[in-house]
Amino acid sequence: MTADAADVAMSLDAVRMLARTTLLRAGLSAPHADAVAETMVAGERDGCTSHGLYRLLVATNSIRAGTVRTDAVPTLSEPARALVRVDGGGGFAQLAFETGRGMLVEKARAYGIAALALNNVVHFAALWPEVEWLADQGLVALAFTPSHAWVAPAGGTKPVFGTNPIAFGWPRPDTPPFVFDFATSAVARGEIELHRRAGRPIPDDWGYDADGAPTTDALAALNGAMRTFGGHKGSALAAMVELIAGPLIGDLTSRESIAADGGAGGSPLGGELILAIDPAGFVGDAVDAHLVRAERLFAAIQGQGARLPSQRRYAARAESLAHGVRVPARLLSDIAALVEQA
Ligand code: NDP
Ligand code: PYC
Repeated sequence: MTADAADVAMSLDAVRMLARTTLLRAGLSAPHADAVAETMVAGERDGCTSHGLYRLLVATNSIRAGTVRTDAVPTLSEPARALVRVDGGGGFAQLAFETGRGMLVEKARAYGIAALALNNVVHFAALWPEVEWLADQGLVALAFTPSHAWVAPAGGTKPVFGTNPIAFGWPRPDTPPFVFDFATSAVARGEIELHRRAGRPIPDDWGYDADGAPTTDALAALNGAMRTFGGHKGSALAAMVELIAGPLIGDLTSRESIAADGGAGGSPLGGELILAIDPAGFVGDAVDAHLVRAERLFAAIQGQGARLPSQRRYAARAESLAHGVRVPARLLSDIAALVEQA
């Protein structure tokens, strides 16, 4: 971890306290503040700063814009034997996930596979905490959510898709799970926002300006259109996320989400789909032998010097748990200003 003079050293408890206090002062109910703060602590702890304390600015903005119901109480239902639905009531997604995850695990173990739909939630978080939690329960997990229409389809230059992340978790014996989680855009929008805040140019393949020309100006890309990763492949995956975490679960597409926002500048409103699969479902008692075969795959990746997704995150976590984290002083002063205003 590089130490910058403009960084401030913080313990993870101090990060948690800052996040929780700021969210409560902004008007969020205690159950939501706790759930949301935990994902920000996880972001800072694992070196995912675009979804760490920086998100206090984003969450507070959604509260002020009236995008989010600050005291929403998520409600749980079972549309079918292997399906769980949580209506988030317009609140942040984190508490809705906490409400549904226990039943998702029970159903995945009972039926081999189960799905959880979060509906009517405001979403600004990373997905890896959710799939990692499910993989820690011994399940294979996938998660998808649309966002706001910010991303152009391959071959176009006008926004249609959200940044639409896909996350995957795989349980490993005696080892933290294999997890990946990335936007189907070239980068998460939060990463471009961090470049804008720092006055840094972006690579010219991250986005287009409003005239459809490639740009290295972060603000121009934010106001124009972002690009998908991997050309037509990322574009198709982004469309898939729109479909399976939008119409399939009766919720908004990214175009509908940004239209519902009406220029208020709040975080995306809509749904999330989470799938959980019990590895014993198909292979029964042979599950342990098959998980060992998966370990050989990981060894073949790492054996040639390639790293696994989540390897950097687990290393950052070990460092943060031992030594705390460093947070940009400018971010802390922006957060302090939020608290003052509240
Ligand atoms: P990245 O492009 O940084 O990709 C992140 C993933 O790729 C991580 O799993 C990371 O593992 C892995 N990875 C990165 N480099 C390597 C490498 N060299 N070898 C192997 N694996 C690698 O992330 P994005 O900018 O696309 O997304 C960041 C976050 O933004 C995500 O957590 C996502 O959920 C969130 N997001 C949320 C949205 C929402 O609507 N809620 C919308 C869009 C994004 P590691 O962590 O170990 O580096
Ligand atoms: O960084 O693209 C992003 C994002 C959108 C919603 C939450 N994060």
